[in-house]
Amino acid sequence: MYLRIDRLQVQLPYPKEPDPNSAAALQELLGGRFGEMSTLMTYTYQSFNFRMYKNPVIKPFRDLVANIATEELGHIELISAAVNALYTGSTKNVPPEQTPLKPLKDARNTYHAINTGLGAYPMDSHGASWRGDYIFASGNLVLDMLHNFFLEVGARLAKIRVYEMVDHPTAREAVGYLLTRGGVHALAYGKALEELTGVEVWRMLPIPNIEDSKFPEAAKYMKMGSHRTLYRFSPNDYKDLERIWRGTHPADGQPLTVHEGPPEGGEYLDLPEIPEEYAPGLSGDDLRRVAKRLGIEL
Ligand code: MN3
Repeated sequence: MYLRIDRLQVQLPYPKEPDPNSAAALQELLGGRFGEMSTLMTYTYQSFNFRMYKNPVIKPFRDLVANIATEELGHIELISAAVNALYTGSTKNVPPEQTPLKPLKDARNTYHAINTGLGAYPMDSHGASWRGDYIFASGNLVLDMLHNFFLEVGARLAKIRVYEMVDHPTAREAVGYLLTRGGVHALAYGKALEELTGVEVWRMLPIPNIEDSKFPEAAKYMKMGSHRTLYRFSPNDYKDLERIWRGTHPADGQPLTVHEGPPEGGEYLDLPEIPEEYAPGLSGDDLRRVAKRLGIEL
């Protein structure tokens, strides 16, 4: 089962200006083939489907996959927060005949404006739905770890290309952080493969051949040690992942560590209403009426 904490894994800067097309690009990192939905659901279903999970040899691998899956839940949350933020101020609060949504008519993604109230959605950068068959859970431990290694590397390439496409500070903060965390996961699955087979697959990293430290936002999180830290997203469980996540980081020789509990993170961005989208669609007298029913003093 899951517990939930009402914080983002990192503090995102409040957007000073809108950038709808950057929001569309970020969608690839949420609902694209190599997006956070794919890592989340792949690791989640692998963790659901383990055989012999109490076997002491199998358990460290299940603990690793289950724990990383839980972190990924916070990644879809973080990238969604960035998508939502990038739409702030993108429309006009004017009457319908003055076409309040016109600024978005020629935006890359009109689905956000028409169907979601300018919110994130599990779709890719062209608005195609995320697909359940992006999940890979073969039941074979070596093959699943090999797939996860590949998936993290594919996700890294997508993040790097999106980073090179967008310069909005809110977008870059999210992508820089996720780049760092994806690096942890790629290394973790590489080390899992080494434990299973003796092959040091992680020596292939980084793919593509550019260090995370070249991206200023990622470099900031590396200075904080994020690139060598696995957070344990459970008060009492998944402890055997430490049998895999140990040793030193190949980039700087610093020790790999497990942090008990989640990162400190940051507050959700409190985004304003969008009356022209009717989102949330309560204001003025409506709010006062509902407040009265809920027993809330405004
Ligand atoms: Mn991720």
